[in-house]
This record gives sequence, structure tokens and C-alpha cells, in this order.
Amino acid sequence: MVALSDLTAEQRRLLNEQTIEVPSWAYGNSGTRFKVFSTPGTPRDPFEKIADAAQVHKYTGLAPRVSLHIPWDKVDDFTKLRQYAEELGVQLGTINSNVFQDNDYKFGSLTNTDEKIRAKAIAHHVECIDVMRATGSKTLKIWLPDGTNYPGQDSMRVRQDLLADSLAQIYKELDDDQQLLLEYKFFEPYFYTTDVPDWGTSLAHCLALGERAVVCLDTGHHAPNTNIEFIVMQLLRAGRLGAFDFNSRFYADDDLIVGAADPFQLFRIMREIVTANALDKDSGVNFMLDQCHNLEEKIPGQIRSVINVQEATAKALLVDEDALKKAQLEHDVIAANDILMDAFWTDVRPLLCELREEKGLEAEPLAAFNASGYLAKIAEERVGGQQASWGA
Ligand code: PSV
Ligand code: MN
Repeated sequence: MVALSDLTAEQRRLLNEQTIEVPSWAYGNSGTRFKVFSTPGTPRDPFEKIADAAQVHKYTGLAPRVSLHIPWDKVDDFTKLRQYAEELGVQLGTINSNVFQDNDYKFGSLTNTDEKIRAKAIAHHVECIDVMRATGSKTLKIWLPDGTNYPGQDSMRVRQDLLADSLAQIYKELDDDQQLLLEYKFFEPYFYTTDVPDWGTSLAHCLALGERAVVCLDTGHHAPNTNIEFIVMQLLRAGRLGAFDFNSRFYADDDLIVGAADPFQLFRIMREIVTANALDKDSGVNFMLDQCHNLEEKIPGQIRSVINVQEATAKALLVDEDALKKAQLEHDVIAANDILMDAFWTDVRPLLCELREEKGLEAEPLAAFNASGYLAKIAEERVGGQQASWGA
């Protein structure tokens, strides 16, 4: 067993300083196209979402930022929302644009050949940049639904050129300390082409835009069996890995609790992060969740998620890198694999309990949250009004 005292000062520092950004939409209702289940106590507005997100930070010490989605989280006064978040000990983080729920965007947003619609999509992003100025957010995250369903439906080439132009118009609106984060997804909502289907396309656009354009890697946005840690390594080499949208998938873009489906993959991803010194808070990589909790309670779902990332990180830090390097140079395949697996199989839960207690937190965040009575309290208090959900 490994204890906290077995870690080097640097390993402890990295674990102590690790942060994970949580998404506001994880606290609202969600579901599949078959059914959205509602839960008593679900937030009715962005203020209540922030209050719930602050609980995750309170019990884990890991989640001091909350991403917003516009227009889902539109409020009259963003400065007030920012102050409210700060009073609860969290900050407003990445601003996500949304061009996937408006009829005008049926045939594309930033790639639409209709100049009026494309201008509307660009203007939406300019509005998001204004929101960022009020919230203090430094990152504009763009995920485009744009794509086509049938060969011949549209010109792939023309759409790429329009996209490049739209992104350039948005990029030049950013302040010097703000960045553009471009997310890719290999399919859905369209199935024949997607205009930003993969990390290569995202990177190509980012390189053309400039230094403040970086790639967002959503772990659910790849074909089955894709070696995601290879992509992590490659984007880190290029200095363009801006952020993760962490979640788990069994089939497609399932948005389940990160590490639930394949904890070994999460460990392999975090190991690439650790070996590239990208865990450091100044590395420029933002570790975010992009998840929905359709069946489980949302706040416990988020607590479980950030702890899963923390556990994978601790394991990744425990790899005996010197021994591994020696085995690799000797081409001792079995020994090299054994060294990696030793770290993966290490139970890091006791050392993380120690780490939390040292910070003044409860050793077991989930148990502490469940004992707090918060869920019963919000179920009782939040009566009436419209529960937040994907459409709201
Ligand atoms: C799209 O599937 C996506 O991953 C994007 O990040 C969206 O903004 C998000 O999901 C909404 O959950
Ligand atoms: Mn995402």
C-alpha cells in the first residue's frame, strides 16, 4: 500500500493543486431522445446550478470552476452571477456557445452557405465573448453540430472554407488574454460528414487561427477503440491541447461518469499528461467534465466523477518512470508493461483520504455529502418553477 508520506514533495504538490472544471448542465435534467427524467430539487436557474456545483467543490476541494452554456445559462446580470459564485467559493469558467438548438442552423451554423445565417452564428459567438468579459472567463469553447447526412448534400470543401473564415472572424474579437477552444466529434447530430470530425481538423484550424486557438478533446467523441492517449500525446507535442471534456462511453457520446466504463483508459490518458508535465496548473490544459446524470443523483454523480479523475491522476503519478525507461531501453516488453500495471493496480484511495484530511476536508466526500442532508433540503425548497434541462 502507498501512503501519502511515500510521495515526493512534487507529487504531493501536483495532487494538492489539481483542479477539475464542472459543467453547469450536469446539474439540470437530461436524458435521451426517449425520455428526460426529472428529479426533485433540480435547479430552476443558473444561480441554483452554481449552488449545486459549489457543493462538489466544498466536499472534494477539486472543483473550483463551473463552465456555462449560452443560452442555457443566460441571466440578465452576469456580474451578479459571478459575485454569487465567488461568495460560494467557486469561479465561472469556460463559456460554451450553442448553435445546435435553433431552426436556422438546420443546414449549418458557422459553415452555412446562407450568409445571413452564418452571420447570426458568428454574432452569437461575439455575444459569448461579451459574456466572458462580464464573468471573467478566459475561454470560449466551440462545438459545432454542423455536418451533412448524405453524400452530395453539400460541398465539404466549401464548408471548410466557410468555417475557417467564420472562426477567423470570431478569433479576432477575442481579447489578448482570452482563447478559443475548438472541440471535435466524429459524428452526430449528422452522420455522413461532420465539419470538425477529428483532432487533425481541429488542430489544422487552430494552427491557422493563431497561438490562442487550442483543441478540446472530449473523451466520448471518438470511434470505438481509438487510442485516445496517443491523441493526447500528439496534441501536447504540438502545444495545442487546451482542454478535456471528460466523460465515459460504452457506445457513442454517452456522457456517463468519467472512468466508469474504462478506468484503465483514464489512467493511460493521465499518464501522458503527467509525463508531459501538463498536470501543473500553469500548463494551459483545463480538465473539464462534460457529463449528464440521467439516472443517478447529479451532485453525487459529479463528486464521483472528480474523484475518479483524482484517483487516475494519483496512479499515473506513481509509475516508476526510471525503472520503466530502463525496461524500455532494454526492450524488455513484459517488464515495461508490468511497471505500468503496478501503478494502475495500486489502491490510491487511502492516500487520497489522507490528502483530503490534510487539507481540512472530510476523508470520504461522497459519504460526507450524503450525510449533509443537502439533497433533501433542495427537494423541499425548490418547489414550483421550471426545472433546468437541456432545452432551458
Ligand atoms: C457535444 O456532444 C458536446 O460534447 C459539446 O461539448 C456540447 O457543448 C456538449 O456536448 C453539451 O453537453
Ligand atoms: Mn463535449
